[in-house]
Amino acid sequence: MAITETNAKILDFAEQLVTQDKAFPVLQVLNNDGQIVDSDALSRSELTDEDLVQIMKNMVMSRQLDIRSTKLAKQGRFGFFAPTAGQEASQMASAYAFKDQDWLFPGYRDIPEIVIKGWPIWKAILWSRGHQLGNEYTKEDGSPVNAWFPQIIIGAQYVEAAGVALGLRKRQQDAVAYAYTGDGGSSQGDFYEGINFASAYKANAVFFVQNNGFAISTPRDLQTAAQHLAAKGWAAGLPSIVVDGNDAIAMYLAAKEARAWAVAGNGPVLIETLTNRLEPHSTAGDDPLRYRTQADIDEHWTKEPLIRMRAFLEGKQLWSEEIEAEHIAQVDAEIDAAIKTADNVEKQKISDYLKHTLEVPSQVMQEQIAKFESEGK
Ligand SMILES: Cc1ncc(C[n+]2csc(CCOP(=O)(O)OP(=O)(O)O)c2C)c(N)n1
Ligand SMILES: [Mg+2]
Repeated sequence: MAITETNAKILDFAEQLVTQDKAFPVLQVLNNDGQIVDSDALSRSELTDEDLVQIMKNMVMSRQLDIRSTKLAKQGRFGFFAPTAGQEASQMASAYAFKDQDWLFPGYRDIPEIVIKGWPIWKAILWSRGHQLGNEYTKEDGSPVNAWFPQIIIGAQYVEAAGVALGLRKRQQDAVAYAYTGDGGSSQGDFYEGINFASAYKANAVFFVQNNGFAISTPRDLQTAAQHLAAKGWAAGLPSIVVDGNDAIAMYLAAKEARAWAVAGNGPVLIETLTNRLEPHSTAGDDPLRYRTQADIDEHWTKEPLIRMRAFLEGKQLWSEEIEAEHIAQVDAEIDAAIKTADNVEKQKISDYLKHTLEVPSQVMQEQIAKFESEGK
């Protein structure tokens, strides 16, 4: 008797790889030339002209923060900074879909998303310098910024987000937790634990995996054999999608619809964003040419998100060189003022640092705090 067609299909491993590959078409609304490839999707995004301009402004702000922070870090005036150039749509356009009451769980590369939520740039600078005041998530007027600290432990923010997302669901709040990790982060245990828990409890969460091609020097294809990082979400039963992460409109649309799905009690959504890290991993001093070619970097610079959004908005008479120059000047002035404010904050004492490490300092730490305080340090 011949094997049944179904059984033959089940045992066709090669075919399964093809099926996996085809399972995740990429959501795109705005192509690399700045043309709308799906006008119905644009309508569905319900973005007004003001929204479109604001998203562009936020992306330009992020680019300037990246440029200035990188320069200042080289001069030793900034602390740690993880460059964001190339990821502006993935970060700023997605973040634009969330509300003040939503809880942001960023990674170390997601400083601009917290700034957009109202975190003053001078606090971001203090955070980068390891000053405890930089871990106060409040706006200039003292009101809270619903964001956790930029997580350094890869993937840990997914577990934290899952817990908060469950709390939001239990309290039936019109709010979600939204978390960002990277391609490397999707290989961590915490990543799976976070999505699995959130999915099992239908928690109000939106999870982003920013697939920027590299985890420090490890390229995406050595990171995991999964053809799509979004596929990892299926193991936990989440709706999971792949989005053109350099397309601000697609990013906004995906995030907005994921938020609506999650807040309605349907459970979380996972969004893989296809983007690229155009600069070194961090200002700590790695050399990308040790692990990728200049030609590869150059090619990705021609596909970066500001180019296509600029072309689209210029075509709609909503943007121009002058508007951009004016906005850049304004953002630069804000960053310069923020640097001054941060520089004027009293230097952190060693005892302050120790006092803020644990809520209840250990016996040894208490002794150290007393010793440093007695020395005025
Ligand atoms: C648990 C853990 N393991 C290792 C590291 C060291 N580390 C810092 S960044 C990084 C790569 C992360 O890559 P990815 O998730 O792709 O994020 P990206 O830096 O590209 O934004 C690693 C391994 C860490 N911070 N935490
Ligand atoms: Mg990465």
